[in-house]
Amino acid sequence: MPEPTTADAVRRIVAREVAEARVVDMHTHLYDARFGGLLLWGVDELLTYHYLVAELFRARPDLTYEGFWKLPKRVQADLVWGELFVKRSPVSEACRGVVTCLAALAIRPGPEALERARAYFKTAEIGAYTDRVFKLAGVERVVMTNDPFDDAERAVWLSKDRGEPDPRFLPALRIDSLLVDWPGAAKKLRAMKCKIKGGAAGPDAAGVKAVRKFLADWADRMRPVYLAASLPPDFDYPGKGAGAKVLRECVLPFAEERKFPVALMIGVRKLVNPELRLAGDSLGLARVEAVEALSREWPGVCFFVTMLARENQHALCVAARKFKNLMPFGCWWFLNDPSIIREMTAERLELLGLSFVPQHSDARVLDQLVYKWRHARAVVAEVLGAKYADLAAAGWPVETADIRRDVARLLSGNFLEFARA
Ligand code: FIX
Ligand code: ZN
Repeated sequence: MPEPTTADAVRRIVAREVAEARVVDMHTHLYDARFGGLLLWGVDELLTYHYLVAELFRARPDLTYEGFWKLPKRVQADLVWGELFVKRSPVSEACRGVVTCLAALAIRPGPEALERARAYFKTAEIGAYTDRVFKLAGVERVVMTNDPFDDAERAVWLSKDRGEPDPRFLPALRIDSLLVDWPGAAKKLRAMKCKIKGGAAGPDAAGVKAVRKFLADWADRMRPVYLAASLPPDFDYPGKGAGAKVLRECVLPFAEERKFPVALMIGVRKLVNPELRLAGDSLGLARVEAVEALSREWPGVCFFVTMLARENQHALCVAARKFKNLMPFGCWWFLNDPSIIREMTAERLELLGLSFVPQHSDARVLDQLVYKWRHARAVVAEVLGAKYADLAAAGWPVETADIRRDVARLLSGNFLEFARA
């Protein structure tokens, strides 16, 4: 293959390599077929994604939340389509995502595309459709979010005939409840026959043992690639209170002993507008010092960390330079927009070289893998291409094989190696 000689040639090769590289998507809310209806897919689910629900209410402030939630899913989708795709051009990132999905499925986008899309999904079968989405998205495997405190999901894990796992869907043991809602978690743990005493201050000695047994039982059942939790902006380490005690005395020793990486998603302020339900969460500036303290005091634990505030990103890169057991990942949620992915990816490449995970999709609807990865790849390729062009201009022999190797590291290798998945 002819080696690139000009900056444009370098950029073109990088764009092709990023577009063609297989991705391991390290955080999604997708489920394999064993979980039945928990896996969301199809155009009405795409249109009622909580990002678009929030945007609908901005277009129609006259709508009542209660009235909207009472509507059937299809009518909710009609409203979103009518307001954001017919009466207005779908310029937001979440709207453009739906357009990208339709176009990838050869459903010609346009104000009248909804019924065409519905006709397509009427005959789609989830098995073949899953294959098609993974192919269109260039995704090899996704990591799920598996919460044993979620009653519907727990029932599937405990059912005898849950069927064979789909190897493309990797489990992750999600433990927010233990860390941010100890009283609620303790109540559920007791209902699951865990011997939990200890009040609001967190588990007593017996309770610590019971929580560690709970973690071991669910890790043996799920075989997760990591333990995960989302945490509020005021997360601190060592911290005070029940959640801090559970993290310090149960989760981290368990992770270290069983060599599970821990994925922390820090900076979410839950339900700032509860009426919006999933769309009601927001963000806050978090303390990178807490991430440093964790990484320093638990050198035997691998921490994947993503933070929700744009203002935390540079300091997180610097923290990762200090701690080899800290792996920044993704442009999470409100950061998953081209303007911010561009900034974050550039500062990560400049400060961390190739030692980070540039993106995860956070897909909640199967189809979203297509748009979230097409959109992210375009920006990552643009930024990475400029970096290789700079390298070539500095006199380094930029070669296609090296670009391919580096891109594979970014889009799958770094995650798989750090997670030992
Ligand atoms: O905590 C999380 O996993 C967040 O990603 C979700 O709660 C959030 O709703 C989301 O899907 C953001 O993209
Ligand atoms: Zn998520």
